[in-house]
Amino acid sequence: MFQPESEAMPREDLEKLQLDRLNALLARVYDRVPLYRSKFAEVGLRPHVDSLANLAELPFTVKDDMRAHYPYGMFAVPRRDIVRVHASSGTTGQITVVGYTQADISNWADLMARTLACAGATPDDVVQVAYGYGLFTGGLGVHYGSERLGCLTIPISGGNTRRQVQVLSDFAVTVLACTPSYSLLVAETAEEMGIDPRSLPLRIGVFGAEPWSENMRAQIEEHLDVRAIDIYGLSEVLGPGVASECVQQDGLHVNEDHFLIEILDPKTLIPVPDGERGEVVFTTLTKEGIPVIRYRTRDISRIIPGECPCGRTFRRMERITGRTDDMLIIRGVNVFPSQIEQVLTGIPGVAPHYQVVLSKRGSMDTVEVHVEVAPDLAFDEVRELEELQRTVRSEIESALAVTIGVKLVEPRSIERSEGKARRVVDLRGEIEGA
Ligand code: DLL
Repeated sequence: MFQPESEAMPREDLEKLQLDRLNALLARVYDRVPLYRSKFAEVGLRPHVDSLANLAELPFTVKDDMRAHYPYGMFAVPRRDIVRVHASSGTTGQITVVGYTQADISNWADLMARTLACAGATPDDVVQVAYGYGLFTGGLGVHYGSERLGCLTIPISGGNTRRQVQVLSDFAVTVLACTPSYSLLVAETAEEMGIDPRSLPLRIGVFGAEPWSENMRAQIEEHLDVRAIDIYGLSEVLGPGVASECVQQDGLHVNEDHFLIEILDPKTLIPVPDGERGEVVFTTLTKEGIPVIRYRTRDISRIIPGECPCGRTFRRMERITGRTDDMLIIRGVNVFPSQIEQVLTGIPGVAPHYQVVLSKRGSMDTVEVHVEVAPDLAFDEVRELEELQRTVRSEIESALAVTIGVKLVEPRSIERSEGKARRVVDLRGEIEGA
């Protein structure tokens, strides 16, 4: 562990620390952020809680609050104390800006050093940071953590995949950090270059920034011969470094000395008991630049009850299964793209490259899954293809209880992404035949 005194802290001490930090935070934002002062006034609350259980009485923060105060309106320190900004481009509209003080940057580096150590990395490792550098938090977030842990850090950023492979091989890289979907493109490109990706010295992948399934993990581990570790975070709360898996690969430890996690019923917004799924909500306990109170992430997860054998006392959240705004409703059944992925990646003969395409036929919404056949399958064997298509349809039907159209497509015909993969393509706004 990078910071065992925190990561393995007795729960009782942790809860006391959380309460102290929460009250200091409430006083700070009440004093300095007009938005929070008015939120507290609306519900007639003082910026103080007597116990952590009272957290549920505090007002929420949502993405629209950040948009409405774009770019600097939610800073809780004078502008001159902010030393860096990042932004989330958001597939859903205007960007949101987040600011970090010198202390925030230093805490973030510690949290990312924890993340890498949690994944099994040590100062002997060589870390290739293939998340994008720039306003996206992935690149610089992992970069600072890797340096803080003492690893040799390669700031290659995303893209130029052939060069990524060259560097992986020439620099004897042992840790690859990128999105899970991009790691598959790296493996594929290595093969094209005549390099067996399994023969590279790589041993750990720190993958996140997009939803992925357990079967996808198995595929990546198989293709690259790595231990694939899930890391989670979001710009509005920090960036990567909010929660990460340990080598047990059984849930992501939330850095609870810096973030309070709640899981809420997305309809009633009432906290659910541990073990039940719901929307993840975070309160930042130590952030100075832009602290947030009860930020609604829209991500769906649950707390995994019980202790982890790794010795960390921080609770674990299950891998994100989807976002409330990604959920498809197909003939009344709720389906997340990651559930479709879990089914597809378990079927021999199809590759882990797919898109869910939404379109309109007349006034009817239709959903079709486009999935590549595996490169070793003869794409011109009509009977074999028909058989495979039937299998995919029936596997989806039996796992998810919905009938979805399936289209098998040629290897490499689905667009590859160098960052977050686009899993859902919505053509419903487009004019037919245009
Ligand atoms: O994606 C931060 C990050 C960078 C995390 C690198 C991990 C690695 P945003 O661009 O603000 O920040 O997007 C945040 O991405 O609310 C989730 O919906 C999704 N997400 C992030 N990590 C995971 C993950 C970064 N491990 C949004 N599994 C979040 C599933 C994830 N979804």
